[in-house]
Amino acid sequence: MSTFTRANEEIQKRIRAFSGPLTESLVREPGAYGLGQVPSSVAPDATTAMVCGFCATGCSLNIHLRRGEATNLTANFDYPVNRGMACPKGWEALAPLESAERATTPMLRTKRSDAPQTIDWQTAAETFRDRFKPIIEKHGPESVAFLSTGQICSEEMAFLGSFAKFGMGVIHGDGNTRQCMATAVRAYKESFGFDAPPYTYEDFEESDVIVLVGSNMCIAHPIMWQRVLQNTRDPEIVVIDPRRTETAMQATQHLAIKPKSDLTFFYGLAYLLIEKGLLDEVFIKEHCDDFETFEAHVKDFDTARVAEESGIDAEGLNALAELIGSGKRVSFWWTMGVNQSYEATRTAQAIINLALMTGNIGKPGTGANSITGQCNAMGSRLFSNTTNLLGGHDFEKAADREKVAEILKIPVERIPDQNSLPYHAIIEGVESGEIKGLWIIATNPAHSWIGREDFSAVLNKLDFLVVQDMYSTTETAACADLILPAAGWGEKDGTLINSERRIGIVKKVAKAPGQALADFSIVKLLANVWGCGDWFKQWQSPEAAFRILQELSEGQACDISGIDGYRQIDEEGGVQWPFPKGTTDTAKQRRLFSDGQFFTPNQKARFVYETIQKDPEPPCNNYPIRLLTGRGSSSQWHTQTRTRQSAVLRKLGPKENYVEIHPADAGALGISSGQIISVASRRGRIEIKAFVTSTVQKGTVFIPMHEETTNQLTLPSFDPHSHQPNYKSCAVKVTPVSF
Ligand SMILES: Nc1nc2c(c(=O)[nH]1)N[C@H]1C(S)=C(S)[C@@H](COP(=O)(O)OP(=O)(O)OC[C@H]3O[C@@H](n4cnc5c(=O)[nH]c(N)nc54)[C@H](O)[C@@H]3O)O[C@H]1N2
Ligand SMILES: Nc1nc2c(c(=O)[nH]1)N[C@H]1C(S)=C(S)[C@@H](COP(=O)(O)OP(=O)(O)OC[C@H]3O[C@@H](n4cnc5c(=O)[nH]c(N)nc54)[C@H](O)[C@@H]3O)O[C@H]1N2
Ligand code: SF4
Ligand SMILES: [Mo]
Repeated sequence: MSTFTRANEEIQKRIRAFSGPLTESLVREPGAYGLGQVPSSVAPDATTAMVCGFCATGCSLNIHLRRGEATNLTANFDYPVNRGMACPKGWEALAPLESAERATTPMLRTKRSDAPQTIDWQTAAETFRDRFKPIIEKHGPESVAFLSTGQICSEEMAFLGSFAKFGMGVIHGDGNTRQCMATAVRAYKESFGFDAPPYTYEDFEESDVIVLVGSNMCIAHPIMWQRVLQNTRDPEIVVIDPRRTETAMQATQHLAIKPKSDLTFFYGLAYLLIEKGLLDEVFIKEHCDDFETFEAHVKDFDTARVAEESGIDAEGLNALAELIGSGKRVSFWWTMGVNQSYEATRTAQAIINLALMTGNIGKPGTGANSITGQCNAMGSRLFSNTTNLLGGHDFEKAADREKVAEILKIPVERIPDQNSLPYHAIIEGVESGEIKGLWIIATNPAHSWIGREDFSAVLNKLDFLVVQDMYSTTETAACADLILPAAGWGEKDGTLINSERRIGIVKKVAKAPGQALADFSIVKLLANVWGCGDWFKQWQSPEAAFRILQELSEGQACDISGIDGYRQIDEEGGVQWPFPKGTTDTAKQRRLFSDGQFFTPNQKARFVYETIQKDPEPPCNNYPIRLLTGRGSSSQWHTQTRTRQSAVLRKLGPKENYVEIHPADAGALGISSGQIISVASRRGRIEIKAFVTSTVQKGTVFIPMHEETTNQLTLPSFDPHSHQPNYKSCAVKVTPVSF
């Protein structure tokens, strides 16, 4: 029995003997947020600035209040991110708050088939305790898990992860950041020694060559694209994407690579750079390890082979190699076309390798730059207590556990000495019955998880499922035993960290509906009722929690101990990490690695590479077409729980789901635009409207992820290093539907 399990048993005994303070005391506490009026820090008729709660660009919005309630918003001109711009979701950010679909009171189902009944918070918290605790007591700390998110404030995710792991004593907790950023995390950790995206948005404007890999910025990060357009250096913009996306159409070059051939393609470019002698040999020698073995590895990737496998001809390959090796400022940016693949981590590192070998790092307009997705995916990478111990620490290191225990003032035995299972293993645990209790916060896996015809059947295996969401109408909430109503963005205080490591502030500018509480307050309540409230006394308010995060970060690559609290973040246009005590460089744009020192023990970056892996499901005779999935429009957000609440956004997006199919394939199958067709994979079959277009390659189709049906088709396969789902490729069969 591990020390952790023993400590866990002990705490269970203590908890059984404990009767927690009542909820009312929580709601009356001065630090409690959610219920009640707009806090006095924001004057009732003021305009106040805060960052957007959709994507990781992190634009700032001016919120205009009247009598203490937000009435309207405009984009903030003075913020170093968006400079007065916002995309449709930002402009409509207040609309999703007012909706009949909001969860306004806790709700409980006594039987899964019953309609949920309204209950009060005290009963909800006691039910949470009385259902989860016996499971843990009987089946051990691995029998209950949680799935968290990149869409709540850092303070909330840290509190949640701390309560779940140190208070409740569970070991397994992951989040939707696994679906999204796990690859970049793993790639950076191995190559740079810490999960550290090096760039600042100014690099969009400072580059001579911008290489976008698997990134449809015009749709997914429109304000980043606006920053690209502000580049006055007449940049070459190269889009590497199998589809002729909106971004590809706007670029100076589109390389329509064959899907899943990226790794071969980038090794082929490295081969050519070496052949042509277009290397920064001084940088490689002084600041990198393992170049020689990498050089030997890419010898197999001669241009004829790479052209054949990637679909980009020798001329195109040579031209791109010369452009990258030209000595100009080259920045590489990647998003989900790279991260969501079965060989994702090595592909991200192949991009990193190109930047390293040409010395394109640490200087203006350069970098191997992973773009983040959700508003606080970066916060969840550092502070959610899921894949690493709070603040980029390591669960498996005794010294790290001791440091965190001391700062949190909790017994060190409460910190698990093992890592959590990754998301897919948690789901597999639910399927096998080993995981019997699950708490899902601010994510909607019944829609967004990969490759399930009926995800509710998996959730229904649980003895107890808690869903904590702004809306009671999500696909996941439909399966819940207990629904906890959460306040959303705009209804609570805290901070988010954007793609360029900038910490931005969000504020309470609207009252949450009914009994909905901020996630922060929900966790406080649950901790009190669970019986471990004493351990979380320090977590008085979001700002008090922020100070704890600062202390946790001290001495880490993400050190933010020098920030003067919310005041500085609010007044100075956000603050990029790192910002240790005594920071003198307070410029609004700060990039990493300008000194060529990385976070590895010898401060050198590593060339990491691997042999090419087999595609887990290539097209075949029965399923001859490859399905790609991704974002459909700038007005749709993921599972649409929020964006469908805005009449404006609904109008801007498509009315129904559609599949893009190439004219040659459509012609051969007798399919025309607007016709309902069948798309079937080995997992499921859907009927969907055809959209015939040559933006997709022959032999491939594309379906947006915004309708639940899409993931009934996808293949549950994962990158072996990051465990990120391979959302962007599986084999399907397309046929007309006859009526
Ligand atoms: N409007 C809107 N904006 C969003 C979101 C949203 O839901 N709606 N979500 C946010 C989040 S969380 C994220 S993670 C980001 C995602 O942002 P992006 O990653 O830019 O968006 P996706 O459409 O998922 O995928 C990008 C591209 O990858 C390409 N791709 C597919 N397979 C391959 C391949 O094998 N190789 C290459 N090179 N490319 C490939 C696809 O054709 C697609 O155009 O967007 C964020 N912004
Ligand atoms: N086929 C396919 N599937 C994909 C992808 C793909 O490209 N293709 N992309 C993947 C990626 S990158 C991502 S990030 C995931 C996203 O997948 P999800 O995380 O499942 O998608 P969202 O719709 O953003 O779900 C967020 C939920 O949190 C709720 N919420 C919002 N704010 C708050 C809050 O403050 N508190 C609480 N408690 N709840 C809140 C919302 O109502 C919503 O139900 O999808 C993944 N799935
Ligand atoms: S680009 Fe992203 S952060 Fe900016 S307004 Fe749009 S959704 Fe919000
Ligand atoms: Mo994402």
